[in-house]
Amino acid sequence: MIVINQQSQRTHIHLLLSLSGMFGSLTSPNFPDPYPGETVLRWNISVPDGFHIRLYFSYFDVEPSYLCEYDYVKVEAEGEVLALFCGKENTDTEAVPAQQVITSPRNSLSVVLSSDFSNEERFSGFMAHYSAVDVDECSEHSHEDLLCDHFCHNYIGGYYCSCRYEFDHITSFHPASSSIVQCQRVNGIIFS
Ligand SMILES: [Ca+2]
Ligand SMILES: [Ca+2]
Repeated sequence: MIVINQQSQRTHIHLLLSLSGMFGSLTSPNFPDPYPGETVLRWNISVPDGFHIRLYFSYFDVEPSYLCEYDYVKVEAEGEVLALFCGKENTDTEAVPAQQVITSPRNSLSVVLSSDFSNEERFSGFMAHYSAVDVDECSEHSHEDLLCDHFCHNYIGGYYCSCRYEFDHITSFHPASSSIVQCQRVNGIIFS
């Protein structure tokens, strides 16, 4: 599903696009022709709980500038900047995505394209692709932070817990939630 919310602030074009499919692609405006100046475009990608988002760029050509202060592509999640890109090749002060795969910490990710008023040459922008990948809750939690008392079983989109023979679990759980399942002996003594 794509929701477009357009507003014009002076000459800047601000666009917000929401992507909620399990996979998708995004390109800069007019791709592969040059992207416009004075544009801020934001893609908000979200997938269901229990999934990460993996994002990579198959093409990248954004005006280079020192520390990407002119034009840039920024990847954010949970209010943190995961990556800042500009240019066509890595330098001491600027980075390009190259083969890098960016994985969101949770189930949402934003990509922002920002361009200033001019380009010194023609820059084609970018093409990027994302897909939802399962969170392996059983292996992504450290030993101190175990979700399941006895056994953890990962499945696509969630996980479930089970207890050893003669034990029963006593807390309810929901896929991808952080609730802990404890096991108790059938006679009622809790072992955690
Ligand atoms: Ca520019
Ligand atoms: Ca899972």
